[in-house]
Amino acid sequence: MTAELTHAFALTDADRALLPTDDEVAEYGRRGWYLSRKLFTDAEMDTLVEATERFYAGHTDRRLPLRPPNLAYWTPEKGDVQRHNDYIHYESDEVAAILRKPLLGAVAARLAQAEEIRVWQSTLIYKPPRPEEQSNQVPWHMDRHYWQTCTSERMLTAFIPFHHCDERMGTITMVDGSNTWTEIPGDDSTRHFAHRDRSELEDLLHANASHNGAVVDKIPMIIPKGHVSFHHCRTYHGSGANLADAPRRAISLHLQDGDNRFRPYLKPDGTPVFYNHDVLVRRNDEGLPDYTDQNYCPTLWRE
Ligand SMILES: O=C(O)CCC(=O)C(=O)O
Ligand SMILES: [Fe+2]
Repeated sequence: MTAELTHAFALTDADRALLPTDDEVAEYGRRGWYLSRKLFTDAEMDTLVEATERFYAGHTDRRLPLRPPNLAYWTPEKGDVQRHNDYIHYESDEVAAILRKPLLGAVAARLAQAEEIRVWQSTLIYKPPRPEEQSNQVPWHMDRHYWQTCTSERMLTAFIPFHHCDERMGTITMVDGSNTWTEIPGDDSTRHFAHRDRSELEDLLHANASHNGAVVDKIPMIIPKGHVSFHHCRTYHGSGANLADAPRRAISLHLQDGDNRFRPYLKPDGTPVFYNHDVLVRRNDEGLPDYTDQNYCPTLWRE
């Protein structure tokens, strides 16, 4: 078993040349984002397109045993809006096989300066090529706000488009250095952006910037096919309309470092926060949700 694991998490010399350098890791710490080298082949990305088309047409290898309360799950009757499908790594084996490429976990481990990286969540995203479609706009947010039941401050996201992705397609856009900001207290930030007003979130972003004496410098990630954009869980990000004539297809692979565990967390009004995993994963020895459950949170990388 141990031998198998060591083998599974090994990198080739060619892989090692694709890891971020020490300078790049330091820059990620200052700016909150990192654009990788080419981590996936064109064939791997084309397989993702084909596998997710099969998924959209109804194929799954496994279904969630129950529907968690805040699940994002597009189905055809929702129409030509932006599609979000959580737990794609659980429901599609073909997708999971590609996401589990050791090199991806190894890059994340270097950025997070962690020995182990596990999947936290994966969301399959599809922005239809409709310039006016409001649901294509992703308001400014930081992912940490949605993961308040996590102890870790080092979690991060790998945004993996299946094709070249730029501003015209409504690529993910980072607010440079916002990972280092401190927050204005008082806002119930755990409310998901899908349920909040976009202009309210734009105002909040600017208020938080001035609170930190910073300016809002928005950096669209121009991501060549096979490359991956990473962002820290405290980096503000969002994205705009898809102005291209093809859909924008991507997976947001949210990642946790090995030390991450469940913690109880209360909203400002005193009600407890739940993450969808909390009704799915096994319980640990203390009876709390176990964020190391390999069924939902498989290990991607271990030193
Ligand atoms: O779809 C996008 O452009 C943004 C996705 C996102 O919020 C994320 O990857 O954390
Ligand atoms: Fe996000």
